[in-house]
Amino acid sequence: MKKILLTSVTILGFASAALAFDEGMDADNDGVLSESEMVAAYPDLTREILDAVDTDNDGNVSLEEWTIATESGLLG
Ligand SMILES: [Ca+2]
Ligand SMILES: [Ca+2]
Repeated sequence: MKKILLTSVTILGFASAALAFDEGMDADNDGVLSESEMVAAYPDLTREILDAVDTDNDGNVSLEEWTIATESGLLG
């Protein structure tokens, strides 16, 4: 159920957004948000939320994953 929701949000996310992390989030400018960059940006971030945001489970949050999470309300 969750997967289906995320997939439909993905399509919406790609259709709309001008893709960009919020200013300063990607501290090392490698194009993805590491766990420490995510925690710095979202101090209340839990492991559960991080796992939900990192949909491909590669340990980093890509711009696409971040956009989806932001638009779906996972991240504030
Ligand atoms: Ca980074
Ligand atoms: Ca990822």
